[in-house]
Amino acid sequence: MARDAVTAYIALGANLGDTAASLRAAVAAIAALPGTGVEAVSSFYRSAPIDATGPFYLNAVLRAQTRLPAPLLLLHLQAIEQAAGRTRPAPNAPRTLDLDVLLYGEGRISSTALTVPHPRMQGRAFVLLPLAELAPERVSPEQLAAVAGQTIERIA
Ligand code: PH2
Ligand code: MG
Ligand code: MG
Repeated sequence: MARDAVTAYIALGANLGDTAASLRAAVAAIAALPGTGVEAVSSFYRSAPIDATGPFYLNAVLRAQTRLPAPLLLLHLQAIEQAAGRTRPAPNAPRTLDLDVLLYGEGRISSTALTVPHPRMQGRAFVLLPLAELAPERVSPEQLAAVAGQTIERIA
């Protein structure tokens, strides 16, 4: 029997190369994954690097329905990052594309490869603002207030 689809929220980020083109291509690549559809994409946000150096980032969040188990979804996202030219010279180094699983249904996952909900999504405006556009019920006013001082701009 086919697995039920799960609602997953995925964060997209890039701060090297043509960042808008990279994010758009990533949305299309995720929509083309087996058993997966993209339901909604947030606005794009320009944000100052947090815990990182380098150029400003372009960030967004999408909501997908997927029949892929979370570990397999992660492997597909890593392949999309690779195809976009992602290298990993150091933690939080500037990147052509970063795809992070924020939420996978109501599930909690703690493995070496994957922690869900994403352990660093709290305290990051570049995650919480686009996520709140798509899933206001999953981001509290207190969480938004906590990141109000961060440098971030919504792009139309
Ligand atoms: N990603 C990071 C570290 N810092 N800062 C911004 N503004 N946007 C990001 O996507 C980002 C970051 C690690 O993945
Ligand atoms: Mg990340
Ligand atoms: Mg990542």
